[in-house]
Amino acid sequence: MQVKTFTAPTMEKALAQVKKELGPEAIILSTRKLTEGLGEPCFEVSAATEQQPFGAETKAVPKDSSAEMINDLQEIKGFLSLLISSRDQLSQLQSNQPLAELYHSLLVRGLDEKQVFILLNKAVSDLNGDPLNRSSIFNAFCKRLVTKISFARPFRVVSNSVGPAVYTFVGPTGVGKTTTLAKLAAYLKIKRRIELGIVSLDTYRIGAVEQLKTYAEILEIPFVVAQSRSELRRALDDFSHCDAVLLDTTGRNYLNRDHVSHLRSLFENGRRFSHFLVLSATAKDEDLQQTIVHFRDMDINSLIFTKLDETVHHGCIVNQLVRFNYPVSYLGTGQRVPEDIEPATQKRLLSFLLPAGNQAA
Ligand SMILES: Nc1nc2c(ncn2[C@@H]2O[C@H](COP(=O)(O)OP(=O)(O)OP(=O)(O)O)[C@@H](O)[C@H]2O)c(=O)[nH]1
Ligand SMILES: [Mg+2]
Repeated sequence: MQVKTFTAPTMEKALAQVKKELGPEAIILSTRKLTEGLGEPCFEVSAATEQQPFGAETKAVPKDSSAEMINDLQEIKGFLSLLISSRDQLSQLQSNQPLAELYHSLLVRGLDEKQVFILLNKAVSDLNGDPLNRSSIFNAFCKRLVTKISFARPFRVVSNSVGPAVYTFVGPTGVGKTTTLAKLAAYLKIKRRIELGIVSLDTYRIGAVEQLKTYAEILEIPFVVAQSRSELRRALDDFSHCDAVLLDTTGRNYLNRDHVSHLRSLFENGRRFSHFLVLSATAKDEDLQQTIVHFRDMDINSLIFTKLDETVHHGCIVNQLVRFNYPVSYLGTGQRVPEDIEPATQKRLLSFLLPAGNQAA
């Protein structure tokens, strides 16, 4: 990655220099208005590009990358034109100390710069000329943010109407799908007294079946392994008396879209599946975003984020919820089964905007 800083008498000129020298795919890292002595103001833009130096080895381009590159380009273009059209807000952001401090602290928490910029602008306009201090801006920002996030309570009503409700746990490798399934199985069986069945489709990884079978035995829940669509159909028929079936799947690298298509083909048998897309809070923002995009053809019930205990910055969770329309249902907070899981709440998500020591438990 190449990072450069440009200065020019106007923001447009600085951005034009970025485009000329680093190309249209350059990512804006920061912008600032500088006033030197009594002279004219001057604008500084730091930008980065992932372009390889000439002659360096280039990566193989994945099959469907051109559509994604066009998407990325459109997003960058959109952000650039947003910056240009928001010159006044941008200079306010830089010159107002509480606003600038909040902006930077949200970026440090891992929140997406574009989303923060847009929401802060809306928050400031909501304040309608009221004094801008840290708490007034923060409160207005939170109010704006919560309108973008929704919550799912997938087990509020669990009933066998035309067969059991089938809840699947899908997502990348090692994010905690099986562990989360076990935590929720314990809650449904012990606290809710719901009649459950567990099915594992994961015969890919050695030990995966044993792992889930052990949990099922401890909880005294019937457990079946299925290796194909027809075996899955039979397993679900066997559990037709249950209220709900929890279905574990193999973790795959879903940055590869083909893996999603294959997974999806397993569920096209007329039954109603509720898919939980399980994601780790420790993953990179861009990888989470790409994974969620690849799941857009599956009917995702809600997102579950795990491993909150393994990171101090939870901004990437908020980013996905603002970026996509999916609700969030549960948060995994540790390895203990069944204790370390909680329903996602507004209070908990807003606490992710605060420094680590001030977060709600
Ligand atoms: N710290 C922490 N660890 C977790 C959490 N959830 C799961 N884990 C751990 O993550 C590891 C992988 O968990 P699994 O449940 O096997 O993950 P998986 O998604 O089923 O993995 P594959 O089936 O191999 O794709 C285990 O060591 C779990 O104990 C969590 O919320 N916090
Ligand atoms: Mg698993």
